[in-house]
Amino acid sequence: MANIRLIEVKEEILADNDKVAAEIRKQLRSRQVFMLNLMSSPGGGKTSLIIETLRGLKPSMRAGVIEADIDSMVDAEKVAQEGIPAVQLRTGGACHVDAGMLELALREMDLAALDLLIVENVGNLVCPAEFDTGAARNVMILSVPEGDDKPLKYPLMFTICDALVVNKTDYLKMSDFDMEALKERVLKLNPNIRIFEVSCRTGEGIPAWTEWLEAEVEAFKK
Ligand SMILES: Nc1nc2c(ncn2[C@@H]2O[C@H](COP(=O)(O)OP(=O)(O)O)[C@@H](O)[C@H]2O)c(=O)[nH]1
Ligand SMILES: [Mg+2]
Repeated sequence: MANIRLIEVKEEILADNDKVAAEIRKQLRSRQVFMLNLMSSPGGGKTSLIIETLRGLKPSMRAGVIEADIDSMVDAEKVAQEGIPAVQLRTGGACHVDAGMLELALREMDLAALDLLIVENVGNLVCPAEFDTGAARNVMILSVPEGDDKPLKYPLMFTICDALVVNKTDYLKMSDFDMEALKERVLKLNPNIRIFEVSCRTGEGIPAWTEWLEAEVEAFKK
């Protein structure tokens, strides 16, 4: 047994990832590009929120999108239809975007032409929370049909995010979702998180979210 060397693979992988993420953060800081890492469960509304955000941002804000999926190009196609530059990362089974993948995607983007770069991460509330992408801000979506108990089940995701967008508020009247209980659970994990209630279906709450995002981008560029 004395000759066995134990390698903690997860720690090694995360340490390597952190190094690349730090390089990306430095590069984007010098290029003045604000990168937003958007996470949620599958179907939470990431693509819908990206499209509503692109439509709601003031025209002077130059935006680009990196879409990540295990397979398929459907989300990048939807974004490209909005006339916005999009790159699709096919993760080939990986359940998250890591910094190495983003480095490849960034090479395909004209960073000089961007103020804001939104990354749609792979849909799940577990792995993406563990991998730093080099983003200036982490944002997650929780949609009403998923339930108000998710902060209890996936605490890390709620802890690492700067903002939580509660989406699909149009479902509230059909559900037992308790918004106050949700907020209490989230703020206990992360007292500084900003919480927005929106519906990408009705557009309710989208202006407050885009105003916050624009202010964050402007503060970053100063
Ligand atoms: N009722 C309702 N449906 C929504 C809302 N936002 C997104 N959806 C729908 O939820 C489904 C998944 O949305 P999508 O944006 O693809 O989620 P993603 O997998 O996280 O990118 C689609 O059918 C959307 O039309 C919302 O606010 N209300
Ligand atoms: Mg999507």
